[in-house]
Amino acid sequence: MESVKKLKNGLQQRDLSRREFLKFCTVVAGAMGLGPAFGPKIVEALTTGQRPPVLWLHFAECTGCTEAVLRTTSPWFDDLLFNSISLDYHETLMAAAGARVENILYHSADTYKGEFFCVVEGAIPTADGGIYGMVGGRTMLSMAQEICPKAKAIIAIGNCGSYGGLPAAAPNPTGAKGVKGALGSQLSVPVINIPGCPPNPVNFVGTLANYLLFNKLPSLDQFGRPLFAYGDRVHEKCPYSEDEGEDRCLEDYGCKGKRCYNNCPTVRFNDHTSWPVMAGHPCIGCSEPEFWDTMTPFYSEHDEDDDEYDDDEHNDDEHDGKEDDDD
Ligand code: FSX
Ligand code: F3S
Repeated sequence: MESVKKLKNGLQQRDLSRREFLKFCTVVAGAMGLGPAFGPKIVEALTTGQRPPVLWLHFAECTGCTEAVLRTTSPWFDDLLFNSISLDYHETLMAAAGARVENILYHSADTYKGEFFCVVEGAIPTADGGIYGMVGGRTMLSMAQEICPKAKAIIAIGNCGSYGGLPAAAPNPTGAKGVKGALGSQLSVPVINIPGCPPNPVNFVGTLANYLLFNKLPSLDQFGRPLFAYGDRVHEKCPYSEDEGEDRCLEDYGCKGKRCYNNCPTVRFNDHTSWPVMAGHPCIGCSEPEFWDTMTPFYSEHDEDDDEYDDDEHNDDEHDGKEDDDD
């Protein structure tokens, strides 16, 4: 088959081990709730055909999200990223800088209006007209206001881009917010949140693969997170729970796995090597809105009376790409 030949050549050219790459795509397929047989289909979707344009914006953050996406499964993950999407703007990765590059950003947003994915990494300071976050003499707020509404969809990567994260922790003097909170209800472009501090790259790739395979965005929960990745609480798949006959549960040490929705125990990090609880550290709830305020102190047991929402509410509010304001 011509497409298989093309794929094989492409992988060889890029020195990718087909076995390794297939393994990764099978993990992505599993995370998306698809069977292992979808692994080769995901390989194909990610390496052949259209490469959607992506403009990646950096706002108030630590850049750990980019690090997580690009380095976790190095050397081939970054290669995959560059060959699956047309990454037209990314401040951390671009060699060039300055006014010419900024012009490319605004020019690309106009050229690919309605077609590009806008990835937003980091919170957007909104207090006092947004003056606490500037890039090239322009507020992050005004950049987001100009570029985001022109996108086909916005992918907020990390807790900061999704809900404000650390920059929005109380007392939040800069008025930092996630992209949907900062741009408000007039934003008609769908926002997909991939929270985590940092998020798992598999969940980001799964969102892209969903689009490339099925030509649609994944179903989201009421906090704008893809249900394929954030449909279950960490606790539900944790191998250390009492239900599993284990006595290594870290709840006494502050584990927030019962209040946090993410697929860490099944997908894990660093090539499926480990995840926080497996490494002996309690879950800190980093994929929940306002986790710096609601999950702290991280090493103390939680009072269940403080819970703001329950499991039924989480799973019943499934919808596609449109959620209520999160702030
Ligand atoms: Fe936030 Fe991303 Fe935490 Fe850092 O850039 S989600 S502070 S790991 O990295 O935005
Ligand atoms: Fe696991 Fe116990 Fe946390 S079961 S997710 S270690 S609360």
